[in-house]
Amino acid sequence: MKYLYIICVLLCVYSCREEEPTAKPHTLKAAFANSFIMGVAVNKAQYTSKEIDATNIVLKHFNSITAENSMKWQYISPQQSVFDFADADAFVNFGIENNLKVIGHTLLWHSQLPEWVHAITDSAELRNIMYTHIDSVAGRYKGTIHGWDVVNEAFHNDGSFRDTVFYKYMGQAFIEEAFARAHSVDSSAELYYNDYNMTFEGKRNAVVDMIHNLKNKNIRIDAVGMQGHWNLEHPSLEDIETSIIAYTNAGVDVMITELDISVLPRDENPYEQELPEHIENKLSERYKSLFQLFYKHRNKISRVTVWGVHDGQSWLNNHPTEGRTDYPLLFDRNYEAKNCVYAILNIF
Ligand code: 9MR
Repeated sequence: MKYLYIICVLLCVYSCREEEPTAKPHTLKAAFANSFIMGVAVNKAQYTSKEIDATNIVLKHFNSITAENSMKWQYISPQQSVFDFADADAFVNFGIENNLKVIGHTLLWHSQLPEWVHAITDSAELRNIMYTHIDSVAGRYKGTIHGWDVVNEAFHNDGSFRDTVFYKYMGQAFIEEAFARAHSVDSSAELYYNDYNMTFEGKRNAVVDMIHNLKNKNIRIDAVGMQGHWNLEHPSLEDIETSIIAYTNAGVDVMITELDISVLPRDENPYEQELPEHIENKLSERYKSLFQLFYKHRNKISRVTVWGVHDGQSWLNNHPTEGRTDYPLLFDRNYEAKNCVYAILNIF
């Protein structure tokens, strides 16, 4: 009888433990495992493990990677008919070896486009070159890429088409032609449109129209990437939410891509030595409220990707002027998790 009693007590203790809420997550990818993919942009030193502290952050906190630069046309095909896939191959292999979802960035973009493409003025020739590029790049990584940023930044903030070489000589159909081609090359890859200022009404309406147009023509588009190059105040949470809902209503998933929060006034560089505590607190609050919003809309958001592993790597240190000291990311220049990481993890 006494033993039976002890067994009952032990069983009760065990089953009560089972019902306890799961432990607080310690990594970003664990925190959002049931919500969305947690991604990060990586550079060559990171995916080749030369900057090992940064590589370790990637492996610990993220389950997806985007190449910050290594897959851009300028690097893959600097001259016509010349291809250099060495870096892109290393990036993709790093992703495969570490079981990370690999995002291809980007097939068509007016920036970091080699000179020889800019020089083409004939529409048929341009289409040919665009197809060759998509076939070569998406074809090479067929079956290994989770999703492609097929077209990047095709619209101005007011919704008008950006005057790129593609738009100029192929008209707006270049977008549907690029998406259709990418799908015909790798039918297993998700396909995305990616842009900044996606909360601006003009651009939002244009992107929604573009989604409808693709869908009406039965051309695959899975999601739009809202690049999160934001700051401490702008855009407002309301504007971000309105846009998430608008894109979802058009029939695609939303991804927050390229997330970084600049803490600097546009033309100043006030925090060269260190970030004052009250600004760091503002940054943590901003990250926390953004991730609360993303979590609220987790059924609409398929991925959140930060644009770099640590502050020292950020493009914002050289934008809009060179040699600034910005603090936009989640890990500091010493590879330590910033307060923002704990603020995000504390949501749970
Ligand atoms: O972070 C990238 C930086 O290293 C490059 O110098 C720059 C060149 O334009 O591109 C940066 O990444 C951009 C991304 O590919 C597309 N959206 C805007 C990003 C910031 O400029």
